[in-house]
Amino acid sequence: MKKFLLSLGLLIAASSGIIQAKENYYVKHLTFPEGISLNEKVEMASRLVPSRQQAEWQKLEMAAFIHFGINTFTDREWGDGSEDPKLFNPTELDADQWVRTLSEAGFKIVILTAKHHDGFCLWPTATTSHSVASSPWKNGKGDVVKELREACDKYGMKFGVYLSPWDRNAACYGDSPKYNEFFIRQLTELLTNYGEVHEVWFDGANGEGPNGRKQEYDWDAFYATIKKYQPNAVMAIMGDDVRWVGNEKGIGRETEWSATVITPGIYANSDKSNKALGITQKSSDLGSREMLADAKDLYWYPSEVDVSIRPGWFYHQYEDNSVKSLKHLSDIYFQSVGYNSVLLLNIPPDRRGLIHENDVKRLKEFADYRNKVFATDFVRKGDSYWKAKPGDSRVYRLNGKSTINMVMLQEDILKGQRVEKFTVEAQTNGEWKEVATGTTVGYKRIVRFPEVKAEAIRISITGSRNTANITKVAAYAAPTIEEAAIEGKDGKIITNATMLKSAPLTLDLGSKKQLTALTYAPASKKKAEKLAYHYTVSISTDGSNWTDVIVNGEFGNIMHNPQPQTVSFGKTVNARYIRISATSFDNSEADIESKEFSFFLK
Ligand code: FUL
Repeated sequence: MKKFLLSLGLLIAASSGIIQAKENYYVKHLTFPEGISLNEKVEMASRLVPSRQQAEWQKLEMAAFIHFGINTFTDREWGDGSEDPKLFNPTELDADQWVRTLSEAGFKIVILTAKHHDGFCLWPTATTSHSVASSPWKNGKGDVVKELREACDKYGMKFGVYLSPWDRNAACYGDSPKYNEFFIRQLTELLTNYGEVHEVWFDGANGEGPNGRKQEYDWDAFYATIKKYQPNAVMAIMGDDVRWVGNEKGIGRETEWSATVITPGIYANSDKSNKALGITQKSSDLGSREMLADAKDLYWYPSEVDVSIRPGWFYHQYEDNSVKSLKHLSDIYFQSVGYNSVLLLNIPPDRRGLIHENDVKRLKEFADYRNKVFATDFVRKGDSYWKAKPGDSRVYRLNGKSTINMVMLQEDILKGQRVEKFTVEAQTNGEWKEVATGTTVGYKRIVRFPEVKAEAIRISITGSRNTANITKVAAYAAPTIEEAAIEGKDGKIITNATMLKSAPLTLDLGSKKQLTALTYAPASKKKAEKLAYHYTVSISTDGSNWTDVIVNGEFGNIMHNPQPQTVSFGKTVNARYIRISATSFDNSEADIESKEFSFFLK
């Protein structure tokens, strides 16, 4: 698609023939000229910036997803399109309650499944009778999209639509030109009848299988329709503005490049170029120097972390007690917004057409917690713009002697994403000690570490593509979230450790505990070759002095039978912090997460 080169200053042709100038930026996409060096590529990469729409979108930080539709009434996650529209009959639908709840919880945009894979439309479309118009709800006179729009206007909430390209009801699906025309008519209705739309979400799922209907989507025409009617909207997932983070668990990458080598899936060359680089949307590295070395193009394509507050995307009564805990939600927040991503949290209304009381309660706790954490920034003068050359450090004084366990950094992404590596030190009684290290920053990066009492912090930009532009440095004290320990059959166990770092996995139990054993329960659906096979466990009471308790242990046969395995420490140990390094069967780093580990109390 289109390339933009925005010149804000004089362009100077360097001897290599590459265009270089201080005020020269590439908006959204750049193509590296053939034969340039890695250093020249890095220099260009540092000048890739978001489009205006992408920059605005990034600032939203928190988006709410609303999965609601025929599945709500059939208790399914994917409908097959044969459902009777008469099943759709919410008794108390109240979009005002949705948006009020979401607005109070800090969300800035709401995205509704106007049509999911089953093809049932939540607005009275002229394209098909498979819609609310054929339902008993409001005698077929209702329009969920309109009600949501009006509630969004009332609360100053931005509004987005999810329109599933895969449609299991439309008879023309698979007759490519016909369905594309049908889809564009649906899209046009949504983009012209409901005021301003800020995000259009095209899901990539398709479960047709090898013998199913094959549809060639006309992405260029879909894109042109959005540009024509809603020029301020971003096109997400099957789009080139917003990228799927690669999982539905709410886990972002610690190293998250918005300036990425992955080609958006809607471009004709995407398969070829991504294959050549050996990457998919799930790859852990999508933007390092190693990736730049082989890349031909670079895209500003920031990540969005989508996850549901419940196990399923649609409401199921049997999940009323499985609403994610405050601890889980706050971890998701720190691993999405805190990892240079936008969080897209799904809250599915129930059959009444209301956000269920349990979800309302949890959203309030979640907002209260964040408000508490961010109410006090202990850094003085953290807002002064800092142009940091690689290797530069800056000391920020704290208010008095403050206890902190979290530092936040922000880059001026309108000048590109540049920081590659940084360290955070804390000064206590005149002495400096490193408390955290990180890689990318981007729009926002939050690092967590064991709490420390300090009078100042020092940030060092140890690696950067060009001069880094730091707009904000802040320090906070996040209270530990206490959750009831779960009673296991073998005694009391702790399952709620806070993750401080993902590699090596470093956990904080909240306070000193006497421990006897650990259980590893690999999350389901994890690739067998990424499970932990060999591991070393170290413990600490203060977060800086570590003792090994198990060295090179083995979770035998875990690849073939990934069931929970418990290992004893052989004695009682005293620990607040636990560090687990693990490798998989082929000796590469294992993919482990805090929720896979629980600990036995003496
Ligand atoms: C997936 C879909 O298949 C799910 O049903 C859900 O809508 C999720 C957000 O995206 O690909």
